[in-house]
Amino acid sequence: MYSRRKFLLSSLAASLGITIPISGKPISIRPTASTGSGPAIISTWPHGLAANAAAWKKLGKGGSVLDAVEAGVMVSEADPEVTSVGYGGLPDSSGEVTLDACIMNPAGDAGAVACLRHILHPISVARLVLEETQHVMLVGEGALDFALDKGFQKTNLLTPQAKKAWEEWKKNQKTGKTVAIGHDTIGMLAVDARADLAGACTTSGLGYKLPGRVGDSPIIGAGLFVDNEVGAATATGVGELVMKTLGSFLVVELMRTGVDPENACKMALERIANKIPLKTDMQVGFIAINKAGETGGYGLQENFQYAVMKGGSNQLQTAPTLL
Ligand code: SD4
Repeated sequence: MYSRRKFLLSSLAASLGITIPISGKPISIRPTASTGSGPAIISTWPHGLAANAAAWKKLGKGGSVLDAVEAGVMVSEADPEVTSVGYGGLPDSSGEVTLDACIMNPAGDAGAVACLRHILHPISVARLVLEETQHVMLVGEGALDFALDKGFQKTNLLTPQAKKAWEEWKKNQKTGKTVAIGHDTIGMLAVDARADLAGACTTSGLGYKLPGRVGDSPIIGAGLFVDNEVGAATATGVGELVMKTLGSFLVVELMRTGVDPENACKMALERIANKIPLKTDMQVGFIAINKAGETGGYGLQENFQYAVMKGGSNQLQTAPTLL
C-alpha cells in the first residue's frame, strides 16, 4: 500500500526534483516530461494531434481557451476512424452508441452529459449545460431533449464499420471468444497566454458496455478536472478504475503540492494499482498540465500516447508506463 508518509515524501521529492529512498527502494523522480510557459495544449492518443491543431487555431484567432478545447475535441467526435468517440464509436451491448462528455472553464464551471444518444457533438451540449443551465450534468433522454431543444440535429452515430464490429462481438459472445475493446477517448487540456486553463473530455465509452453504463469521462474530478490556480488533468482507459479513485482530481491535487504533471499522473496510477486488483488488459492513462504550461502523462500499461502542442510544434509522446 502507498502510505501517507511515502506520499508526502515523494511529493516533496518531486517538487525538489530529487530522488529519495523510501523503504529501501529509491523513488526516482524524473524531470517533468516537458516544460515551458503557455499557450500549450495536451490531448490523449495519436488522434489528439489533429485535435490539438484545431484547438491551436482557435487560440491563435483570439478564441477563449474554452473555445479551443471544445473545437479541438470536436475533431475526434466527428472522425469515424476514432472508435471510442462520437461518430464511429463502438456501441453498447445492445447496439446503441451512447456518449459521455464534460467540459470545464477557467472559473471552475462545469457542464456534462452522459448516456446521450444521436448527437454528433456531445461536448457542445455539455458546454451549453455549463453556460445555460444551473446544473452540471444531464443524462439520457433529458440530455437528448435538452440538445434537441437547443437546435442540435439527430444523427445516426453507428457507422457500418462499428456495426460490423458489434455483430462480430455478438457472435463471439456466443462462442465464448474474448474480444479486445479499444480505448481512445479524447481528453484535452489547454492553457492560454494569460495562464487560464480549460479542459474537455468526450467518449463513446467502453465498447459493448452494459446499456446505461456511464464511465469516468463525464464525471467532474474523475475523467476531467481543472483548477485555474493549479492545473488540469484528464483520463482515458477503464473508467471504473478512474471513478473509484477520482483520478483527475487526485492528479490536480498532487500538482497543488508541487509535484510536476508527469509525476502527478504516475502517483495517481500508483493509487489505482495499490487499491484495485488489476487485470493485464486494463489500461488507464492520465495527462496533465500546470499553469506554467508544463505537461506530462503516464500510462498504467504500455502504448499510451499523448499529443502536445507548444510554440507551433505538435508532437506525439509515448508516456512512461507504471506496470
Ligand atoms: C470510459 N474512460 O468510458 C472511458 C473509456 C475510454 O478510450 O477511455 N475510452 O470508461
